[in-house]
Amino acid sequence: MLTIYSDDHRLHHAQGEMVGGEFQPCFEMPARADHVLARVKAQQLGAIREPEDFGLTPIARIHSADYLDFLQKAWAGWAAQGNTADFLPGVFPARHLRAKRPDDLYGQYGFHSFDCFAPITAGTWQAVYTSAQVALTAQREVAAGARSAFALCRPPGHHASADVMGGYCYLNNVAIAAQAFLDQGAKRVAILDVDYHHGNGTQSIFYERADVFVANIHGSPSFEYPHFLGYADETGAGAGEGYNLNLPLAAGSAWDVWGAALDTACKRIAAYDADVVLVSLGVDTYQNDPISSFKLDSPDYLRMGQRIAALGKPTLFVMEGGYAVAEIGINAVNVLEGFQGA
Ligand code: OKS
Ligand code: ZN
Repeated sequence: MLTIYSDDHRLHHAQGEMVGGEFQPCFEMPARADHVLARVKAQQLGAIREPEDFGLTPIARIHSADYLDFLQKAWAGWAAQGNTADFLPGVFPARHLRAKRPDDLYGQYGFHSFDCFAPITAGTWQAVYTSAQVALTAQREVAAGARSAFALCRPPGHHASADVMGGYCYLNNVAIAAQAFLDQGAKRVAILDVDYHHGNGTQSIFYERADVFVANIHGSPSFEYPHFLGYADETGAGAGEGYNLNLPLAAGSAWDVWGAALDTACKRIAAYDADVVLVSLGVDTYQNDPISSFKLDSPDYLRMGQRIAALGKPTLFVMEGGYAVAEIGINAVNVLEGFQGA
């Protein structure tokens, strides 16, 4: 299986995030991608290639012009005000306020964010732009006939919606790749999000569409981030009614429960008869993940890959979360090896 990777991810290395009331080092750090790349090499998964540059056009198929403009200009504007530390938002158009986009940079940041977990640094735009190109390059490989490909994206993307960032995510890499398949002639695309956290951005982008079926397996929002989306009664709307599947699970869920949910999701994807499957591959379901509660063990990721392979569809894997840094490579590549061996 071909892996697409770029060192540009290193350009995004934020100072910290709030954890337990204290500003702590970011869980979403460059070493995550390094460990995955090292494991791809150690296991000789296949060739590793740099991304091509497809420009902004395929990104603008998913994200709004205002949002992309803000992302590109935010750091320069922030630095021009004399700031040197990371840029973070603090005020959001929540209920009872007016969601009118302000003229000033700080207001725009709150307008385009749903939390304080997507800091903007000097290199953030280049890193997120390249991360999307990594997904698009791997997409081309599958569109050209490969059985599978691995987009080693960092930063991740599944919390980002058309014009709102959050949860370490800026550009929705898997959504951008899904739209690229459709734009190149695919009729039905399925996204399977196995990250521990509900992919609220991906859900919202395709919620009213029937050409992308979205399935999510995750810690229930009744207790887990992102807290405000991901319940089982969110099944799609309008033309998209019936094309969104949420399988929220209880804290502490292990493979017995998780694997059954995967089976449910895969049966729905098979019934949808997708032309291609995209997997939002987060491995923060791991038992030792520092911010998650599930209890998957490393061999479970081999089973995950085997079950996905049983769908018999061309499959694009797109890296999302996972913060047990030492094991993230083993677990992510186990999914890919399980898929290849099946
Ligand atoms: C709040 C942490 C905010 C971001 C967590 C989610 C990141 C992730 N304590 N998404 O898939 O892994
Ligand atoms: Zn996650």
